[in-house]
Amino acid sequence: MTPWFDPSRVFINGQWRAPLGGETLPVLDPSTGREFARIARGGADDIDAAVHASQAAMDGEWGAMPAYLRGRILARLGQLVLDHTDQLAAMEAADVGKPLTQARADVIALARYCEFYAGAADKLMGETIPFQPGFTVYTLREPHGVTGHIVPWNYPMQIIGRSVGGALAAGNACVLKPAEEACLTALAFADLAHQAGLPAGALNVVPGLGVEAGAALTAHPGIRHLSFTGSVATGRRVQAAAAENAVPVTLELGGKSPQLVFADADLDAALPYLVNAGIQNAGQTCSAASRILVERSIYPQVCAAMAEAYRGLTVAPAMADARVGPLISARQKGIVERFLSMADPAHILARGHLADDLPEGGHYIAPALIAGPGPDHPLAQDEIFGPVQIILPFEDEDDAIRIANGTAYGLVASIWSRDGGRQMRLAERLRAGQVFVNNYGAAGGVELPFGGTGLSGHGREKGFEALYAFTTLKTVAAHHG
Ligand code: TXE
Repeated sequence: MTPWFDPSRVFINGQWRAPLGGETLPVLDPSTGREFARIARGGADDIDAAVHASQAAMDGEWGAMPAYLRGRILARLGQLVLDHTDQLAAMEAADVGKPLTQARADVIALARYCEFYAGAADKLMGETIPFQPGFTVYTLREPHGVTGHIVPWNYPMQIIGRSVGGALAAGNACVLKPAEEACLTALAFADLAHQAGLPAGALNVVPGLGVEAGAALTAHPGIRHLSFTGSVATGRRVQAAAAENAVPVTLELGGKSPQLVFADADLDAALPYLVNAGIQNAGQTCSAASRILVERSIYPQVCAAMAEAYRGLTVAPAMADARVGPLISARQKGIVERFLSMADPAHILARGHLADDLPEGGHYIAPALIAGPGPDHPLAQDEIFGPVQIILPFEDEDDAIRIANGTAYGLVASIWSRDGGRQMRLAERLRAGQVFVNNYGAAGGVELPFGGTGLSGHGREKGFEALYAFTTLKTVAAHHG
């Protein structure tokens, strides 16, 4: 897969150029382990140039642009994304190892973010506040200025869409640092944004290592807001760096999300969601349903049905478009294998199978369904970030809530039950930023606020809610006597 642009450059101030350090990093295909391109190894100097270009955009054409024109550019960008669906999907499949169907879904999601935020740009309003006689008081929602965006490798297009899309709609200028493992679609997005008419400097992309370009971005005093999606450990560093400059930060740090299945659930409807939410993107999903909690009376039945589904799963190179592709890297495969080695073999209910003739250097793992290690076991507590699901029984609603809420995370949860009262009760009691009733994920819903509690992070992305985070509120109190 050859990108239509030269990926070894950074995109700053509307122009492509080599990174100032002159070095590049390899782009490896997770399906084969082979290098197929080079990306820039951006450094602190490049980040500094990008922040200055962003500030100049804020002080110039971009900062002065009416909201409806920002929206018009985002709308054009959404259409350009759709026009490039095949190229973007193939690029992502090669870069991330995502099966083509899943990569195409990410392209559509990116276009939807552009469309949603295009329409929202000129509907971000303040309020008038009843105060004392003789005063008129109102609020203005203003952009922060230059915003920093650090994006991981698992859903580059979706996360860029929700993060950069919202920030641009609200009138900020962005510096984007994609993950070193997956930069291609970020660079493609910048190129398409330029084609859509985004003024120079409104979006800058600096690929590079997290400890170099990433750390430089979080520490830069010109950044007024940071959005980060990634690991808990790096999220802590990002928040600490943000604290130095006293800037707000949105953190999305993954989870250990449960699906709760009650005896009165429609199991035929639930089953595809139970399995898919664990193995989609080879389980490398922040909102993966990595824990399946099942009411005791139907536990054997659900275990059997899920095990059968697992035995039908095939793992293959991204271009073969099987249900499961490779993991992103040898490192990620090592992490998942270490978790699997903690499982008692007797607890492994079923595994998917690897396709014949897999390329030798690919990072493949057969999906694993694991029953009953106990809710406090690391397998049931820690984010594995691979195609591994834990299935556990519960006795009643209280027990289900105790187990569901019994991790350090709180990103997403779902309830499968036909009992309306139970749906409402448990939706209230679940510790999660999103709760789904008789579905999981709501097909990605770009309109739906998303984010977590606890170690899953804080702040909300997606929907209108994200726009509030990408603005700062000014209160104007006018005394007119
Ligand atoms: O994450 P990192 P990694 C989890 C998942 C996975 C684990 C490790 O459990 O196994 O994290 O993945 C940038 N300053 N998630 O190591 O390090 C980095 O360049 C600033 C969950 O890939 O958090 C990349 O752009 N930035 C998650 C981004 O941070 C730094 C998605 C994420 O990398 C930096 C991904 C630094 N010091 C992993 N160090 C989710 N929430 O979905 C790294 N980065």
